[in-house]
Amino acid sequence: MKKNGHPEFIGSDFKAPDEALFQIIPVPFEKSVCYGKGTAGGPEAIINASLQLELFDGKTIPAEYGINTLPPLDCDVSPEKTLENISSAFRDIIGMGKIPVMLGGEHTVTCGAIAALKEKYHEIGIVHFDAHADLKDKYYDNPMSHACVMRRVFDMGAQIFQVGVRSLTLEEENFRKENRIAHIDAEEAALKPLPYRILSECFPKDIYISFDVDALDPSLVPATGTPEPGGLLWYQTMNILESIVKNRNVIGMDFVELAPIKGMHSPDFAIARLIYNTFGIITRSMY
Ligand SMILES: [Mn+2]
Repeated sequence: MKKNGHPEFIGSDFKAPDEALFQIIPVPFEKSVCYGKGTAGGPEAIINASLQLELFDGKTIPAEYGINTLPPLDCDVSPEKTLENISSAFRDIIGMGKIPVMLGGEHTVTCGAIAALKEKYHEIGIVHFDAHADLKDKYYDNPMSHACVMRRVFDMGAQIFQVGVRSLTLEEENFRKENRIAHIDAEEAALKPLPYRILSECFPKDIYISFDVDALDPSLVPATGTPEPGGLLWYQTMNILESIVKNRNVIGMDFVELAPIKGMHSPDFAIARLIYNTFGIITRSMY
């Protein structure tokens, strides 16, 4: 459905745009991607696929809380300007008391989100779903590469919890140890039962979910720059999301690095469904 001349996620009309709990920001940003390309097409593919979703997610109708889709952010400016524009969009939405949901684009966009959230929230916990640790200080001499995004977020003073990692350097592994970055890596998630509580008591109450779609197994989502075997499966991911959202306040989210493959709709649809199911999990935890 197009209300404002651009396609909208699910396209439901339960709430006026300003009243919608979920505020979607499409950010077709692609600058440092190195291997497979095409993440700039991610937001549009997710939104198009979302039009095929049922409003009832099997338990409730998350869309009743309102989903508003903003026009895509103009990324034809410098990366610095793009990050500033992301920060300003996040500032507006958290000022309204709503939840910003950014659709990437490459993972670098998370830096703009966290910069804005840090102004309002003293302590933020980032729950980072990814096949990669993204903790490199620099990648090909670029500190703002998508492979460095969690390192930059760490530098901003956020606590990080990683889920689904299965590709990292020895330096990144050492960095996680030295800085006590907790995690459930993909192998552990596959081979061991999930702990009753995934996030420890001392992890911040206010959490931001940063979801690189390559955390999921390539059998679900081959449409990403660097698909790694052995990723998270569907119901496992839902269980993990349920567990982390419980007793936490989700202050923002992003879903990044989808690089649509022409003629293959299933990855786009999987991510649209992932996002909508996450809305369901969040709204049901608010009762
Ligand atoms: Mn990744």
